[in-house]
Amino acid sequence: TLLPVKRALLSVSDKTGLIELGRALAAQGAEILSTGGSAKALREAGIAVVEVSDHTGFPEILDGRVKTLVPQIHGGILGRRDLPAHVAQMKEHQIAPIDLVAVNLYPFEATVASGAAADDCIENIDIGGPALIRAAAKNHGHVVVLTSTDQYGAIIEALQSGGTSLEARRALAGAAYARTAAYDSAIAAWFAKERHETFPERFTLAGLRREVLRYGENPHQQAAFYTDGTTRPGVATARQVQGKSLSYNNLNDTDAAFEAVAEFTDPAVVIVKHANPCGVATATNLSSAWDHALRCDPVSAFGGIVALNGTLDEETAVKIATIFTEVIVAPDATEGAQAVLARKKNLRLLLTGALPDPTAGGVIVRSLAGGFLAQTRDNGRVEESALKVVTKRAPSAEEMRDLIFAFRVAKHVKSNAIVYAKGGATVGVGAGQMSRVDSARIAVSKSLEAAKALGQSEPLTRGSVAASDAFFPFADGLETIVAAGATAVIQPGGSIRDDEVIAAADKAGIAMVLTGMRHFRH
Ligand code: 93A
Repeated sequence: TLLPVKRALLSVSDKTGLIELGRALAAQGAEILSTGGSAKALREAGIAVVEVSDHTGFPEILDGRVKTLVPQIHGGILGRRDLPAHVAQMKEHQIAPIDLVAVNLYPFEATVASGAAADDCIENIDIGGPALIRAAAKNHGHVVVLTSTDQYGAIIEALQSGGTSLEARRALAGAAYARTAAYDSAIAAWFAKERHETFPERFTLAGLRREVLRYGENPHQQAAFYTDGTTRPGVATARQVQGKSLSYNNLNDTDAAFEAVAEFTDPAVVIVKHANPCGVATATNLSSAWDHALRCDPVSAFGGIVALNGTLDEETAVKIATIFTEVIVAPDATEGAQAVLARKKNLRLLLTGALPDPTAGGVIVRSLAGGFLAQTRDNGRVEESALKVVTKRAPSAEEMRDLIFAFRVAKHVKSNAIVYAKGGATVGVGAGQMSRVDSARIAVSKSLEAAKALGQSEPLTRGSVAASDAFFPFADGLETIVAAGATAVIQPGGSIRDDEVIAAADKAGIAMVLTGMRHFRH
């Protein structure tokens, strides 16, 4: 059902579009209530208008600080038309229902930006406006709330075709609260700046700051940790059982490790350094998963972050404790494991209670000069049924398992990412290079180092499979992988030279599958 407007309240600082809105409302036979400046503008345009002070019988006082902050106005906005008790009380107190509220606020942000004096900024803190907006948005079941001049057009059209829908009013209500939240954030930020507060105090994200950190990525940077009120198991909701407080880099790396380990259902361990996995393994238990993850790159694992996807047991804790580790994160830990780790005073142990769902939605943000970018999280996941075999040889069942494993790992490696895997464990990770060939080569040279540590002369990539987070622009990346001894490859496909790449794979007698899904991570 569409709701018409019988009475509207227009109180705007920015008068853009006010006359058009007033005219459209008047044409529908609506009574228009308005505050001083807005009423004057409407009257001058020949539109019939009732001053709020005449409507309420109470004058604007205190230099306009109290104009609309009266029961006749707020009762008229907030009263529920569907509750007989509300209707009766409104009648008793002679409160007339108000069906549309159009408000844009005192220009606080613009006043600050103009370099105005503090007194002027404070006088431009709107009190009555946000109260009107919040009241109208709350009662959007019966009331339209307009907070921006660019919303007028659609509402004028709706009124001309019978009224507004609940859906439209609900959308406007959401926009209204976003506006008042941003307005108060700007005010809070101004106060902090006035008081010469340092970055964490000044940067208030609607009260979501959880902790001021010792410093940022480097000691000369200030930092804080903000949470969005999520209940998702992870760094933001984890319980820290022991150890020093977490640093900026710890939090970032722990998040990367835990999100990666949550991809696997078999017992899994991920070791992260500088936000990249340097060893990932799945096995029949966490203890051997740790062995295999560590074997991939024992040098880089030093000072790393370890994530497990199951309850940390004592045997695994003993092994992890033998090398210097910054953070361990897991859903849970046995008492025995906790007792082992308690001897390492500085080691941080975080317990999350559960694993996050890697396929769940959500938004991630990153900043750039003057703004930030936001996107939905990469919750894409390729299953075997979606893979397309493009070579003469199809992967064996064992290769197929490793291909899917390697591609899931590649999703959590900075691009360009090349991941070699064998037997459910990474045996070479090439991360963050500007060319895909370089990532393929670096992974092999690292795996040769890892082999030497095990007393072997051949790189661990011999007989492995390889995953590439994005397509091969040329055949050279694939040739590097063939030379490394990989027998199967998984990649998104989609390059204009796919044919050349597939031909090179066939020539080498290896199997290749395409995912049709890319996992860039920068
Ligand atoms: O000073 S206020 O905080 N007190 C109020 O009661 C009040 N009611 C509306 N500011 C108030 N307003 C604001 O006045 C509106 O948000 C709008 O920005 C402005 C419109 O005033 P005028 O119609 O006199 O130009």
